[in-house]
Amino acid sequence: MVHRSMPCLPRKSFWATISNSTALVVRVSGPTATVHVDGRDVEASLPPRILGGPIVAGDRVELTGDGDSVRIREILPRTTLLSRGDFGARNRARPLVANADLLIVIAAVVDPPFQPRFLDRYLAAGELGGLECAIAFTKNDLPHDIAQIANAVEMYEQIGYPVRAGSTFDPRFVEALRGLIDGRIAVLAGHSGVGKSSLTSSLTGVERTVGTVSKVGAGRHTTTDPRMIPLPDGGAVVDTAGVRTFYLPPMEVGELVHGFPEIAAMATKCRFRGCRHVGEMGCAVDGAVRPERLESYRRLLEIV
Ligand SMILES: Nc1nc2c(ncn2[C@@H]2O[C@H](COP(=O)(O)OP(=O)(O)O)[C@@H](O)[C@H]2O)c(=O)[nH]1
Ligand SMILES: [Mg+2]
Ligand SMILES: [Zn+2]
Repeated sequence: MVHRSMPCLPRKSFWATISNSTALVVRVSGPTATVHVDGRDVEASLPPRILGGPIVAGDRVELTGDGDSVRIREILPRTTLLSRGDFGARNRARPLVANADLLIVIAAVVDPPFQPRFLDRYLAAGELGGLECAIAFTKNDLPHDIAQIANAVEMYEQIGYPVRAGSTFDPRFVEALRGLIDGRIAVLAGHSGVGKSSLTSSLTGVERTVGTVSKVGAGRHTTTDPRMIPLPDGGAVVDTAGVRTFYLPPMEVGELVHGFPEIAAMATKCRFRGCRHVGEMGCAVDGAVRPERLESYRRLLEIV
């Protein structure tokens, strides 16, 4: 169950004090987290180790302590969890955002160039984390390969993903995304420079640092923390940092197919035991899904 009205909680102030209250984690930064509780934001310290941790934006937590020193005591069960593989240590999962309803993968039609393999990785991460997924193409005001994007839009819509395309500076596009989010908690993810922060600002009215295409060693501390920002009419968006290489969290080889719903659907019809569904003769998946998607799946199979 997801609290749709978060983070505009509470409807009524039913927490007399901060002690032993449930709070929503808005952002985690170093040893503290900003938590939303009783209608305001409070800094709470993180315990060095916590069951189910690390704590991430979107987590619902139990607090302990008084107004001066609030500490997170417990993480409440999560409904969804968007994770990626850790840099350098791909055998570790790095949770990014908890309890979000929707992942909107943002891809620019150009600048940075559209990379379908990369988009598919994000979609797979969303699917595996239990989030609904959608796609938003930005920068269609710039000259680009219209046929390539039209082909991608058609393909992803056929799979069942809602797709929107437009310019971040076009209010109709922003409203289309607002309609897609529909009062829920949405994560915006994708390559650096595609327009996540610009969109977050337009959607929420909260200014985000725009144009910080990550440079080595520069500005990595504040801008890389996912932050949940409430939408004026309910729901929230979480602006995540673009990463140069997005790895999936570690998983069993057999799990990966669930990151590709249309491949998973055909795979259930495959009669070969232990089939990898990557072009084996007679495999039910072969020829039944788009080759581009099978290619993304096949490449990921090699590295999970
Ligand atoms: N032409 C054009 N530029 C955009 C669009 N969306 C974002 N930008 C620009 O792209 C750059 C990166 O945007 P930003 O929001 O920081 O991307 P982020 O790294 O994904 O957060 C900025 O210079 C934005 O002004 C768009 O739809 N069209
Ligand atoms: Mg940004
Ligand atoms: Zn098969």
